Amino acid sequence: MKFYVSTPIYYVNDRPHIGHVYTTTIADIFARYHRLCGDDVFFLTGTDEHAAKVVDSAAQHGLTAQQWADQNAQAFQDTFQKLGIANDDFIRTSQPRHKDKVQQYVGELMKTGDVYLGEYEGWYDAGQEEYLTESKAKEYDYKSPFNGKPLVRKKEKNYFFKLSRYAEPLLKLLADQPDFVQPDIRRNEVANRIREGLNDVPISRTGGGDWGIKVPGDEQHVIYVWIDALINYLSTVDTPDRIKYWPANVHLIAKDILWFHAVIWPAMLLALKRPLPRQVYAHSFWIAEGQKMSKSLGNFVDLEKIDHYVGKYGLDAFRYFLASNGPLGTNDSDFAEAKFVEVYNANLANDLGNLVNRSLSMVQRYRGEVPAATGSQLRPEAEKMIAAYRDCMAQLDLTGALEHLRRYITRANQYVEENAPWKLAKDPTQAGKLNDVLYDLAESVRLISILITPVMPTIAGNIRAQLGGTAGVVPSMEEARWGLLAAGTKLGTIAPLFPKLDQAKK
Ligand code: ME8
Repeated sequence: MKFYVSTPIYYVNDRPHIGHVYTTTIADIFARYHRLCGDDVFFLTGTDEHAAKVVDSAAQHGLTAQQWADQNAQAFQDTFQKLGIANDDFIRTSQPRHKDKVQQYVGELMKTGDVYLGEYEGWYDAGQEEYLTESKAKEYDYKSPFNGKPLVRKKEKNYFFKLSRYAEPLLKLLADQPDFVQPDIRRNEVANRIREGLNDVPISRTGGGDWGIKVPGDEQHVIYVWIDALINYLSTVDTPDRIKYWPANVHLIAKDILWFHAVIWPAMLLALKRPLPRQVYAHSFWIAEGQKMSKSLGNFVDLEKIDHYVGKYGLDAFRYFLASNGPLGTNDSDFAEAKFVEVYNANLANDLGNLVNRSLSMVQRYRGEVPAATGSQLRPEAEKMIAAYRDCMAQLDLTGALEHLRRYITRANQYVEENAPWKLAKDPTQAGKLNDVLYDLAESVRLISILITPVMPTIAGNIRAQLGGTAGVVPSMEEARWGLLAAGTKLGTIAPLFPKLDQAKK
């Protein structure tokens, strides 16, 4: 099976922060999971470069828009690379491969009869690059609902897309295919807004300078940045060798840009008669230490802070925190250092680290190799957990998948206490029982190492090396079956996975 996952393409007027890193990290985790399942994966991220605000911030830095975009697109690429993101491509909307396709699709769109030349008079949210109706503008007191800045009054000639024609088809799509927008609450929000009526939307602008992609056949007009940006999901794979990936399986985004993805993008694709993506998944927001992140508060979890966490606790622990405590569903999440430390200590150092270390140390000490077992107590629970984990991952419920794993780890630690192998080891009549217990533990560790691979690839490799395998060999979900650990396996060097925090601080 193929699996195509995308993230939003990020504005280059700013440097990456925790929000961008989060969406891209969870996309990376789903991509890695599907690779583990043997799927043919395409994972796309990139940068959205033709916003008007890019021109403004470039000018403030004494650079051209292109220079500023180059610099910041590089910052996104460097950041993602540093954070272990294994994307298959990085699309920049200023690249010719994208621009050519955008002109082609917009050209096609203009021939559908769904585009007309008109005049727009109303309000514009420059931060979001979004047009607002009079009633919406009034509702927000003529200020941006996103950054509080005054809305800009606009009067310009635009090409319009007849979005109004698509209210019924979109409502039908949401009803027939409830998975199209997830979570459910977000789908209901979108459906309610569509029922209020759809206005036609500008797809080009004039008078904003040259930065952008020209409307084919009418060079006075530059294609509206959101139309340009949405097309990235298709333009990148519209090549003979990649078109097999379309339609995308999931566009991962946050709730701020749901309207564009759940309404404008599918309507455009309907007009162009192209297949629609299977799902738009809109997660919620990170806040920081209990407060909304904003420029005015200067409290973004920015690259410096991210570096601090990665340096102090390790990249895999950072990824685990994002994955297990992030705003994947409908609640916002707080990125707070105290919470991070709690998760690190409880779930990683004490639960996972301790289970792996004590289990393997006891196998080594009492048997010198993985013993043969005659029966298993943990097997049914392990199998149930693996099935639940897979179900959750298939539904993008990463938090749920990790919760099943965490509970199993807790259970396995409890199993150590219940069976006290150190006591069994002293009693020769219990040798068979000790073998069973040690095998249960070693096999649990092996299975856990497979299931944590998408989230903590380095730790997972490290566990497999301790189990006598080769760290660099990527496993497959096929191996997530009880009993594949061979009796007689010699272990590698056993070492703690997560340094205790007081040591890590130094
Ligand atoms: O909107 N918590 O780009 P953008 C979680 N270029 N995720 C967050 C977040 C937060 N506090 N803040 C941002 C754009 N994000 C357009 C997209 S797509 C065709 C064009 C993440 O740089 C989240 O994924 O403003 C959100 O949707 C995205 O960054 C917005 O990034």
